[in-house]
Amino acid sequence: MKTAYRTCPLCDAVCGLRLTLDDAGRVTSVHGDTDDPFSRGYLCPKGASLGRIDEDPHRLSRPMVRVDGELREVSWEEAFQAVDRGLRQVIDAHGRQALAVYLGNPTFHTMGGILYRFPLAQALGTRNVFSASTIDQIPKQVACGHLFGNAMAIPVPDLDRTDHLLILGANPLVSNGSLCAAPNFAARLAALRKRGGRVVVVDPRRTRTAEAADEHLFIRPGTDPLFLLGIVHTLFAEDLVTVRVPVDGLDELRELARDFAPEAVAARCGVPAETIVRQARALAAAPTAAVYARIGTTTVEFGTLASWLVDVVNTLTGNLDRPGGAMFTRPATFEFWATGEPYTDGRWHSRVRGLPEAMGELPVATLADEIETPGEGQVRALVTVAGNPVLSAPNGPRLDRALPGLDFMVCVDPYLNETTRHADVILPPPRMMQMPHYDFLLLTVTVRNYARFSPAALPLEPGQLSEAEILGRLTMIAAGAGPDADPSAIDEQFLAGMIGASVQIPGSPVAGRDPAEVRAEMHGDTGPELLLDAMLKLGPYGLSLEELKKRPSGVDLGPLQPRLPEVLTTPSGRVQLAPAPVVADLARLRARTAGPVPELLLIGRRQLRSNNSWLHNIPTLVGGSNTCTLHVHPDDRARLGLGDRAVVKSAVGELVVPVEPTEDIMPGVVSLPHGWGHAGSAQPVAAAHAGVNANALTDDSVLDVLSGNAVFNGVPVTVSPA
Ligand SMILES: Nc1nc2c(c(=O)[nH]1)N[C@H]1C(S)=C(S)[C@@H](COP(=O)(O)OP(=O)(O)OC[C@H]3O[C@@H](n4cnc5c(=O)[nH]c(N)nc54)[C@H](O)[C@@H]3O)O[C@H]1N2
Ligand SMILES: Nc1nc2c(c(=O)[nH]1)N[C@H]1C(S)=C(S)[C@@H](COP(=O)(O)OP(=O)(O)OC[C@H]3O[C@@H](n4cnc5c(=O)[nH]c(N)nc54)[C@H](O)[C@@H]3O)O[C@H]1N2
Ligand code: SF4
Ligand SMILES: [Mo]
Repeated sequence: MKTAYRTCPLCDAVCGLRLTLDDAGRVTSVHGDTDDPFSRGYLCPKGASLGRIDEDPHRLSRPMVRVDGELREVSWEEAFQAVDRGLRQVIDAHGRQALAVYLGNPTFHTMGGILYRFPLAQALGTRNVFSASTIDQIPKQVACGHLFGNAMAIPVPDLDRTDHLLILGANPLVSNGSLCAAPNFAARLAALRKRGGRVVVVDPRRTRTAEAADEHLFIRPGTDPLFLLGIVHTLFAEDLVTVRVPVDGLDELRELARDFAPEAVAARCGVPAETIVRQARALAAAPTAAVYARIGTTTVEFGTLASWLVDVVNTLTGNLDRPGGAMFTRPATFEFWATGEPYTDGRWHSRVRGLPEAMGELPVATLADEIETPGEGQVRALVTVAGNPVLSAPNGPRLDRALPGLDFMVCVDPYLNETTRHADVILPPPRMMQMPHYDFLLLTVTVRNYARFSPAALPLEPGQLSEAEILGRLTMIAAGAGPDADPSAIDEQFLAGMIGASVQIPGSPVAGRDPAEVRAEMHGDTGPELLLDAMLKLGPYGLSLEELKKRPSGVDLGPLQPRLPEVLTTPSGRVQLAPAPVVADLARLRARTAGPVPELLLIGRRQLRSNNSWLHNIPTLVGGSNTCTLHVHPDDRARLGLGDRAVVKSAVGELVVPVEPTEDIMPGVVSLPHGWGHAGSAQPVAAAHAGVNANALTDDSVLDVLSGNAVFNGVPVTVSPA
């Protein structure tokens, strides 16, 4: 028996776990780590199933290569040779713009994924870089890019100290929080209310989070920017604005909000005007307050506007960057933006639809266009890492039809699933327990400053490759160095860049020192550990890998501290409250608002024992409430004459789904969870609980224009009896 301390890598909550493993390397128990200063023993049903997930017998353990149309197990050498051949043929015949890469959600959760995202995309040398960002949070990053000059400066609610929390389009009691790492969100909300604070939830569904709040407001999907403009209008009209940070654009903002009086937006939002006014007054009157918003405000047609307005309200109520308000985490690792230029986007455009780049990526909603449309630069080879876009991207079935048209496709993924079944080569990473873990990204959005490193709990088997090695080899192949090249050169380049920048940053722990001498002080057994050690040593707390290894339950680095103007990288050094490109998008909002209200709007929902598309093969995580049903209000059900099953139609597709009537959804709104649609899957448990692909209904032609994000919430549909 062996005890292992691990950060759970499954969601944004970064819970500390204590596992026991037997001699055969099987996980015999999973407990929350009560010594973890951040998660204090909390874990959710998914974390409790981490062993089952890790040991799923249907995970792939050997690489696969397609031979005569069939995927067959091969050696790693053969697999990398096949990748080298496949990519080289496309590059030689069509150039590098014929390559594309999709980096899926778990690349944010693995050390290899985070560290090799950039090098891999760079080595491929294509502008066709796609990721889960454009079906998730990129509107928030674009908004922060414009507001703060820094798309990595994402304010998080100071959950443990705030007196008033307004939550829009997030259901942290089910999702466990997102872009706001806070293990045991429920307990933190309960503590907030116990100390006399208030929680208000704005959501077209009465969610678990809404039930745990003081007040819940139904809102018509997609109208959060109007609701927030109504709040901004009220703050100005009633002279409630208190700005405590340096800003530009205050007068322009006042003018912009003039037309959006609560009375003018109420009908469209489905929220009474007096309620909007009351929310504005409550935010202004609370000793401290924070507005927090997620998926329901980003995967919508005006996601960047909504995300911008969230932090506009935080700023206008004096709550940006102060304790109890919306604050910036100070992570333990080196922050790359510290060397960067002010945020810009639109530096290039997609070939077919001319969509602007944001954060170096193009919208995944246009990936199928790029594969299907002939001409120079047509995508003919695709690399996917930890992604299942057939189920997770808008109009997934179109992608499912487009992928077989590729000349070559390679996937780094532990499962044969709806996307990887189209691959010519599949490169499976080892078990989670065999990899070290540090949550680089999520530890930059924690509600307390905190760090925790988990060493691998089990060794790699002889000949097995870590995820970092797989991605490193793939990167070397993409760079043209061939299937046998040693990827440690990538780590050295990474290190050199980071150290070279750090020695020039005044105030850095290595300011003014000789880079070679600094390099000699960085240590780690694997590439990711070496890079982590460097990022910790170059970070603000002077931590090291060695230090974190000595404290396996994690290190509390204290409550959040004000970070302005440090995190601002705007040319003026001030917060830009009315950035021109964002303000210009209000015209699109006005035009949409002038149009008719669709009779029925589709939204999504997350389920406690699910995680996007990939946990449905675990017996303990499927069944019960975790099934793919359409939530419909009983009034709509009666009006539409629905029985047990219904046909849902959108502009792009049609599905037949089981109907689940519930008073917890706003009339005029229906909800279907995503990640399902496993009919015929090679994963037998998932296939037996197949459900349908919600993204058969979401329209890849409609986007949040500023960020390129897909629209999953507020999709016009019709519903009729099946
Ligand atoms: N309709 C609708 N669609 C949505 C959403 C929605 O709310 N509604 N949400 C969107 C959001 S927020 C997101 S983030 C995306 C997610 O969509 P994707 O980025 O496609 O990610 P997942 O569906 O989570 O699939 C993860 C894949 O990674 C693999 N995987 C798991 N662990 C590892 C690992 O350690 N290494 C590697 N290499 N692979 C691994 C799994 O087998 C699976 O194939 O879905 C989006 N799609
Ligand atoms: N259990 C579980 N946890 C997860 C995941 C999972 O699949 N399952 N996925 C992980 C991922 S990748 C992410 S990005 C996070 C997401 O974390 P959250 O954003 O907290 O997740 P959701 O449950 O999708 O919450 C979105 C809420 O927005 C509401 N909504 C829909 N449309 C609108 C709208 O127009 N306006 C408003 N105000 N609300 C709206 C929905 O009803 C829903 O309650 O969760 C992560 N955690
Ligand atoms: S809340 Fe998230 S991080 Fe915590 S145990 Fe559950 S899945 Fe893991
Ligand atoms: Mo996500």
